[in-house]
Amino acid sequence: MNDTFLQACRGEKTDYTPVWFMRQAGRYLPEYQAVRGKVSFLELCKNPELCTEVSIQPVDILDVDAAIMFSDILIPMEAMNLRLEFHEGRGPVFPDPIRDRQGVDDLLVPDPDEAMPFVMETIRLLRRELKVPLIGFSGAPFTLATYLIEGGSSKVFLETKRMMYQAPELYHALLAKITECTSLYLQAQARAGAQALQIFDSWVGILAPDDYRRFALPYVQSIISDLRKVTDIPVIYFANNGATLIELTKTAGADVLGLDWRIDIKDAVARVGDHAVQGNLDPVALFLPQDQLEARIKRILDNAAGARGHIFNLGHGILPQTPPEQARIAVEAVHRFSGR
Ligand code: 1CP
Repeated sequence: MNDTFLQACRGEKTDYTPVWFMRQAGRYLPEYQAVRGKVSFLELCKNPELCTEVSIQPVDILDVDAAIMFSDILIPMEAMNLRLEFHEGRGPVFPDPIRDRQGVDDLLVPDPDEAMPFVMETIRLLRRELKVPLIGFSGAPFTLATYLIEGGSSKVFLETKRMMYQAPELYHALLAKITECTSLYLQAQARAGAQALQIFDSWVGILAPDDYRRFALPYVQSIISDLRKVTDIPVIYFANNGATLIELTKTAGADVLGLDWRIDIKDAVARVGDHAVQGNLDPVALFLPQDQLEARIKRILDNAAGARGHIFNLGHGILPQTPPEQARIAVEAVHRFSGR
């Protein structure tokens, strides 16, 4: 068993810098496309054997130091009694967005083992196969709420902010329900065998610090403090576009702070104190010629040298257009430069 990733999460000294990539199981891999060509995205998410297969693909192909279970952050939202569709080329759609009290009241807080047995089964199957640690995950309540309120992806988040500013009681009622669901969901993943948990706060960078402190952070804190009562596995909190929020995100209670590429990792390390950090190569750097790609990797490794644990990653998900060979070159360079 290669435990380097877990050691880095706990801030222990490691023989080399472990690396994995957000969205490493996905569309840039022809092997993923081959599986996905046979089933819809939601069918894939609900098939433990296929989820296991596509989660293992990047471990074998890229030689990364951790696997992430294949699923989506929106799967538990469907289990809360919401209609969820994935439209080709457009992403997730909730045809009945939540805008009023009735919408919030109609949401269920499901038993995750009963409502999402396929996720727990995927975790159990993966643990039997993998020789690297398995990461489970969820969305953070704020990020999940944006999809529910907007009805899908968004750029300006008008409806979300409108509810937050003009109907704060409704907003908080919705967030409380999503938080309860997410909390139970992550605990169930830990029981099933996940060895670390990542909370994705993909859209939180649209919030001013004071709004983040009031409308997003308390819910992440609550999930992590609930987790601490039942498990000691590491928790990674990825607040995308969160450079202006670091002093706040470090109070979330996570072991590891995920960093996007917009912040210099040296600056982040100076500001996060005794947290381990994860990141933060610009995903577009994977399109560079090898020497330039390696120079950027080296710079991140050097600048993170003072951290209490560094897990190399991209600053956000790997892009579907990425040549897999480039991702493999990057993993090899991280390992070579850090002494494996
Ligand atoms: O057509 C397809 O095959 C679907 C593409 C796809 C994939 C491969 C979607 C739809 N989701 C996923 C898998 C996925 N999503 C994983 C597991 C794979 C891995 O990481 O290796 C994970 C962890 C996610 C998480 C996720 N889903 C996030 C958070 C991470 C991030 O990138 O910020 C978000 C925001 C989603 C929503 C979502 N699901 C799918 C898409 C295209 C999106 C993004 C839509 C948007 O931009 O709003």
